[in-house]
Amino acid sequence: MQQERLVRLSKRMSRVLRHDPASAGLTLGPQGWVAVDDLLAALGMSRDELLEVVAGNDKQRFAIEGDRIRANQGHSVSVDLDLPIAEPPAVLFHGTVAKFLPDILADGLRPMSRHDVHLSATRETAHRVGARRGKPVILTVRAGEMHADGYEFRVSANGVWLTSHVPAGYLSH
Ligand code: HQG
Repeated sequence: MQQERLVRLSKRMSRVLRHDPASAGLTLGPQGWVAVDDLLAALGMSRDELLEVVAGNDKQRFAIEGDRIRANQGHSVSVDLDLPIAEPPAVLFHGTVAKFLPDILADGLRPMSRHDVHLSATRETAHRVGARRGKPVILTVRAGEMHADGYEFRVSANGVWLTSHVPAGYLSH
């Protein structure tokens, strides 16, 4: 498949499976799944194209299980991914940009329009996340300390760490 079509289909799938299933006439199940056949029909793509998008996706954004598919993370619609609680590494990273720092250092990291705060296991990944918005600023999150203090973490199938709020006291700039 042409790279251009691949990227276009991937973006459309992200939109439908994370944010706006109604735009394709679909409804997500409570844990974010839709039938593969319904998605193919709604987006006018073939099964081979879908498999290519899923397998070739740079961030492994989608998971297929049996005859259903969902986004691994990043939702703004209400879903319960039902991921198990996991023990995080001692530190995790968050990539952002300078203009958000005053608010972040006052309120901590908030999920904003998404379900959870997204944290990266490596500084490099956080750098890429921040760079989507400009010159990246990397925050270090003392996740081990948060875990010891009773905060819950989950990790998505594609390795993104999720938590509901990181108070500013656990952040270093
Ligand atoms: C910032 C992409 C003000 C936060 C990426 C971020 C990631 C605050 C923005 C995934 C704040 C939210 C998620 C506060 C946080 N006040 N701003 N208290 N707390 N922010 O896109 O983490 O390509 O919802 O720093 O690669 O940037 O879509 O989150 O800048 O993995 O798969 O508010 O999305 O993945 O932005 O990115 P986002 P994010 P995909």
